Amino acid sequence: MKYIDLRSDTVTLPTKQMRDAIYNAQVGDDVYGEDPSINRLEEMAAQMLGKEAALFVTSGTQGNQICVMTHTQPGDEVILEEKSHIITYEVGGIGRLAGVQAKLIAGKHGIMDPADIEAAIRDEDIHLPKTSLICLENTHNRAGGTVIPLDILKSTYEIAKRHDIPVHMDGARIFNAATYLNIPVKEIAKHADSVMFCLSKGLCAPVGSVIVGTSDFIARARKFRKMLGGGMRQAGFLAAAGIVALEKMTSRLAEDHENARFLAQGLSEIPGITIDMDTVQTNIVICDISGLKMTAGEFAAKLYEKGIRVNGGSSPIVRFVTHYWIKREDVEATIEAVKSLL
Ligand code: TLP
Repeated sequence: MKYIDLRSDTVTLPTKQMRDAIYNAQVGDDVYGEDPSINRLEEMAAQMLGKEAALFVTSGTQGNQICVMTHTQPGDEVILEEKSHIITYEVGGIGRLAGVQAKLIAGKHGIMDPADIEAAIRDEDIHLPKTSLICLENTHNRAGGTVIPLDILKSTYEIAKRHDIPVHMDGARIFNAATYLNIPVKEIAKHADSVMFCLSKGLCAPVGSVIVGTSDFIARARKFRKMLGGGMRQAGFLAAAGIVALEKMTSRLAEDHENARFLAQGLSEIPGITIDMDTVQTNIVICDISGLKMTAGEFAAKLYEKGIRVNGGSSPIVRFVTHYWIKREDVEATIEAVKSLL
């Protein structure tokens, strides 16, 4: 049975063009810097994001962790939004790997107020940890794919510079943010010192993410990637798909956003389901199904019987994610299937 898979955009399979590119890829040993496909992907990524250099990494998680390790020293403190991916879904990595502690700030729709960020920066005092990094998430996953407005990005970066603190952006879905704002992605990236973005989510590549920053930052990050076992040798087969992702897939994301909006509209009209439509900006729809008197797990199990996949759990919150392999008729079928549960 072919399922309508709305669990995540990570489930996207590579396109035919990606499979051809993988088959034909020129490869070499990347630990020696000799993989032409990886070198090309890194050059493209740096150029697109307006940074000096880039590094291909195994995953978004690895990319974020490497960036935190590169920016900080053990014992430092990192400012993060309280529902951010780094603090929620990276297995406590920043504590274990970078040895830093987190200072969490509650955001509105995942977006931290710059004044709250400034207030969280530690003073110079013998008792206090050093605030050595500010992390932003754009788009914000748990908040429903929300985009940080440019003026907030700009003032956050100004505060960071005034205090001489670097900014890392978890831009797993930064191309969705750029699509929403209708600006080149480098206009977002210029308000951060390092950015991680994923090739293997809405852009459909099978594996990999990229981090970008200054040449010095990337040289130091490269050593941490090696330490974490991310020196992948002939990984140009993966980079080849990543190149197609950057060339062909970044400009089509508006279609996923329209489908998400259509889905959210349809679901929000169903009694028992609540959606904050203000958060439906990109390809993620977060629904509160409390009114249906079932958990996300029960809801997911019922939808699964109808050929639709979403993630379950004990909470009443269900996330739907649209992507390349979800067409308008799949969205319509999903709305009808949810209606039929009532
Ligand atoms: N998010 C995944 C899960 O890990 C929750 C998903 O299905 O959405 N930053 C953000 C904002 C992400 O959403 C993700 C993945 C990552 C980083 C990590 O990327 P990977 O999965 O490549 O390690």
